[in-house]
Amino acid sequence: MARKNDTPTVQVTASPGSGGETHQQADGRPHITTNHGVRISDNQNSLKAGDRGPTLLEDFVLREKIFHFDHERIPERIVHARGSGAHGFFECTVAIPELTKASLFQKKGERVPLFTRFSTVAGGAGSVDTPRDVRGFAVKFYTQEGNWDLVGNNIPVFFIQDAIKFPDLIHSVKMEADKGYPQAGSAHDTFWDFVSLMPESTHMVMWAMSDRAIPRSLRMMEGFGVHTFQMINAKGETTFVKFHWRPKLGMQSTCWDEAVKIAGADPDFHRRDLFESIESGDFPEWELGLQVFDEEFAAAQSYDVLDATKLIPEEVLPLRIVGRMVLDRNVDNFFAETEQVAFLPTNVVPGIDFSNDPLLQGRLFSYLDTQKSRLGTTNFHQIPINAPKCPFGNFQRDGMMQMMVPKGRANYEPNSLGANGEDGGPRESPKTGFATITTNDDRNDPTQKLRVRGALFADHYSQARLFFRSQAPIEQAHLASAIVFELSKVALEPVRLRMISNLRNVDEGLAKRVADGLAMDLPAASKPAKAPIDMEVSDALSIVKKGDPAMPGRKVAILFDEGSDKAEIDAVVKSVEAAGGSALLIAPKVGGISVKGGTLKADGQLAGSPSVLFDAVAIILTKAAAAKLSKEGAAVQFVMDAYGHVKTIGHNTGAQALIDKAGVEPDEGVVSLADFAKVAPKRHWDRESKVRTLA
Ligand code: HDE
Repeated sequence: MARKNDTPTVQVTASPGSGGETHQQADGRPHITTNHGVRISDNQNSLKAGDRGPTLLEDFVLREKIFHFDHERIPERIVHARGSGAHGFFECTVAIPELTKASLFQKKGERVPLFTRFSTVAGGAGSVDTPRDVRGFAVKFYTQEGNWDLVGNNIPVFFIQDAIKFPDLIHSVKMEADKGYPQAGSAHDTFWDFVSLMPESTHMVMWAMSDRAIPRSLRMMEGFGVHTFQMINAKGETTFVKFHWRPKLGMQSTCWDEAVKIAGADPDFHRRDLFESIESGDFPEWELGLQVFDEEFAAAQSYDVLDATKLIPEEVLPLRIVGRMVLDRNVDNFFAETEQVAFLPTNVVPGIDFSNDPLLQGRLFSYLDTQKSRLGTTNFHQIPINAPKCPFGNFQRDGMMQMMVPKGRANYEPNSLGANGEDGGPRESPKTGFATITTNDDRNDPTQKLRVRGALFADHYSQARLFFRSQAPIEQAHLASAIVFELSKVALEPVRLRMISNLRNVDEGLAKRVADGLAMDLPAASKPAKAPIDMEVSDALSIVKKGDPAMPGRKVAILFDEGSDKAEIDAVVKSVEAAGGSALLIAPKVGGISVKGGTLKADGQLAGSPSVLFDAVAIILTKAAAAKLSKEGAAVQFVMDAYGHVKTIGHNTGAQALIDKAGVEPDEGVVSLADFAKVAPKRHWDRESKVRTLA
C-alpha cells in the first residue's frame, strides 16, 4: 500500500540474494549471474557443439544476454529527446505562505530534493548539444506533498497559442518527412513554411533566432514556466503567477560560428560541461523568481495572460525571488535516471494550480499519454526516478511491470473493511488534499470548476423502487431471493445490515423479505440524500409482463428409448419445427435404436444431455422403457429438473411411470404431446412455489 521510496540502489552485477560473503568471490567482487541469479561460469564463450560446431539453443546464458541487449532501447521522446539531467535540491529563501500553501514554500531554509533535465527540442537523442534551438528546462520537485513538475523552457514564450497546433509545429521543425533531414535544426523549408503561415509564432521566432537559442552552457540559461499558473494560500485566496529561473552564473551565449564548430569538436559540449562542473563541486545554481499578479492586473494588460505567446515584462511586474535550486549530484546511470525521468505538467501539489491557458490545458493531456508510450507501462511512476519520496498509495492496481505487492483485498473505495479489522487502505483528504481552484480565470465569469453532481443526481432510490414495483410477483420473489442468496455469502454482517437499510428506501416489503430470508432483524432505514418518490409503475420493465415467449430460437428435447413410437416422435419434431423451434432427440444410447416404425439415432446421450440445456422436454416412451428409466438416475433427474425449472413437460401415456417417479404433479405445464408445441417455450411460474421456497 503506501510506501516510501527510499533512495534507489541499483546493483548491476551483484547477486540479488541476501548479500554477505557467500555472494562474493574470494577477492570480494560479486559474482556475475543471469537475471535469475544463477552464477555464470564463462562469460566469454557461447555453448557450441564441438569447438567449431554451431551454437546450441540450450545456451540460456547467451540467449538471455542477447535477448536483453536486443531490447535495451525504448522510444525516444518525440520532442526534447536529447537531454542531460542532474540531481539537486530546492531551498526556500523567502517563505510565501501568503501566496501559496505548497509545503516547499512555507519555511525559509527548508529544502526538497529535485531532479532537473535540460534538453534541445528538435534533435534526436544522439544529436549534438549546440544546434540553434529552444532548450527544455524541466524540474521535478520531490515535495512532502507529492511531486511538482515545473516543465518549462529557456524562453518565456512559445510558438503557438493552442495545443491543437503542437503536432503541426513539431512535424514542421523535425527532419523533413520524406528526406529524413535536417537533424536538430529549424533551418529548412517545412519549419519556415509553418511559421510563415502562423503569425502567432512571430514573437517566439524572435527569441528562437536570438542568442538565447545558442547558450554557452546549460548552467548559463534562464528558465521559464511559460504559462500563467495559479497559487492558492491556506485561506483559499488565489493569485496568478509566472515562474522564472535565474542562473547564478548569469546568462551567456556562444557565437553562431562557435556553436557550429563546437558541434564538430565536442557534440556533447553541454552534457560534458554540466557533468564536469558538478563532478568538480562547482554546483550550478539558479534563483526561482515569481511574477505574481491578480485579475485586475491581467485585465489591464494589452494582451491576454492566458496566451503563451506573450510575456509580462519584468519592468512592468518585477520578479520576487523566493528560492534557489542547486544541482549537486550527477546521475549514477544515464538511462535509469535521465532517460526514464517522466515529467508531467499535471504533477502539481496543493497550493499550485493551472490556468485556462489553452496550450497548458493541452499539455495536461499529452505528457501522461506519452510516458505510457515511452516507458511502456502505466506503472512508470514506480520507476525510482519518478516515484514520489513521500508515502503514496491508492487503489490503482496491476498493469505491466507492477512492482508493488499490496496486501489484503481492499482495492476499491468506499469500503468498510477497516471496521472488520482489515486494512481498508487509504482515504481521500478533504482538507489537505489537492483541490482545484474553483473560480474561472476570468473572475467575472461565474462558471466554476467543481467536482460535483447536479442536485437531482442525489435521488438514488426512486427508480430502484420503480423497477421493483413494476415487476410481476414472481419476479419480485426472484429478486428478493437473489439478494438473500448473495448476502448469505457475505460474511461481513454490517454489510448485510447496511444493504437491508438501503433496501428499506426501495420497498419495505422487499427489505423485510430479505431480512427474513437471512433470519436477521430489520435494521433502521438509511437516510437517503433525497427522499424517493413513487413513480408510475412501468410494465415494460418486467419480463413476465411482456408476455409469454414464442418458439423461435428455443430448443426442445425429445427423450425416447427402444420401442418408442416413431410416428409420435416425428409429430412432435414437426410441430416444434413448424413453430420455429428446434427439436433434438435424446436417448440412453446414441447409435441406432430400434423404435416402433424404424431405427432412430439420438442427437445426445441422456447422461450428457440434461434437461437444463433445453427450453422444454417431451418424453415418449413405452411402459417398459419408462419402468426401466425410472431406475436410471439421469432419466429421473432429467424430468425432475425440467419440472423444478418450471418448464413444459409433454409426454405420452407410456411415460407415466417416469413422470411419477420424478415427482411431477399435474399442472398446466404438464401436457399431452398434442398440446406440447403450443406451450413449450413458456415457463410455468405458478408451479415454482411447489418446488422451492422463495423469499
Ligand atoms: Fe512539451 N512535450 N509539449 N512543452 N516539453 C514533451 O513529453 C507537449 C511545451 C517541454 O526533459 C513530451 O515526456 C505539447 C511547452 C519540455 O523529459 C510531450 C505541447 C513547453 C519537455 C510534450 C507542448 C514544453 C517536453 C515529449 C503543446 C515549455 C521535455 C516527451 C501543448 C513550457 C521534458 C515527454 C523532459 C516534452 C508535449 C509544449 C516543455 C510529447 C502537446 C509550451 C521541457 O508530452
